[in-house]
Amino acid sequence: MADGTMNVCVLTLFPELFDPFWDHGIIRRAVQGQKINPVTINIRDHAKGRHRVTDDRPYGGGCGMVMKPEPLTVSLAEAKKKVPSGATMLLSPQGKRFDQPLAQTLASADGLILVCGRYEGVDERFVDQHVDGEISIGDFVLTGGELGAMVVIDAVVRLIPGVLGNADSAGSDTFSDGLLEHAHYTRPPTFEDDSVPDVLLSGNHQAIDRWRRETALIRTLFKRPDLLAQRDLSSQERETLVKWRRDIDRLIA
Ligand code: 9D3
Repeated sequence: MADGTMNVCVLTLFPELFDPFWDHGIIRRAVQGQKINPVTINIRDHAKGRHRVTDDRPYGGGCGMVMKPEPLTVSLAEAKKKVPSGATMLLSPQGKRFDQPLAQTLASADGLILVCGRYEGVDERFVDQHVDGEISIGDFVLTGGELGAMVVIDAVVRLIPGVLGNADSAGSDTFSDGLLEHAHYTRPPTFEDDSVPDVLLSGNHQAIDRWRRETALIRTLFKRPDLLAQRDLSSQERETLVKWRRDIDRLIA
């Protein structure tokens, strides 16, 4: 994003779901600070007829309903008037799995249009003609795309420069460097007979830094070995793992 306001437009049958989302925490601050300009479009407002029907029975039969292409297309045209630049992404169980690199890519655009499906899915002609990409937030079944859109917006907005207080807090995130973070502690120094590790109270910043890097590595090994397998280890990280291997070897000897 060219350091302006990112237009974020959501097409949904349940726009009310987004009201509390725009209105709390870091997202609210980003709206107030004009880092993002949220627009929610109710697809039903662009459906025709007295009943404003947005779904219909699937050709070929089967259970469930399909979102009609016309209300989606009219809604999208409306969205593009407000958000002229930026990709149109459909939240869908068939999409590319959302991850931090995709969040980074989306965060660098000036605009983003997110289409939330409901029912069994949307008419394929709308997808073919108007959707630039499909995003899934994971391998589980939701009732619609709205929570997926909020997940995507939440992850993207915090990457926009100036949204987080500390300029580089987004840079040291878990996943942005491929390791889990070290443990965090705050006062009191002893809680339910459990003490904060001495090194963190030592004032020795070099020792604290080393402890944090080592424990981050070891907790990643225990909790998310899949992340370590993908990572190019630094020589210091190799050393830490070798040290732990020696400790484990001694324990089982
Ligand atoms: C009965 C077959 N279902 C496919 C697994 C159909 C279906 C289930 C759920 C069709 C749509 C939905 C609604 N889900 C979403 O819109 C959705 C979603 C999800 O279900 N999982 C993970 N990410 C996403 S993003 C949007």
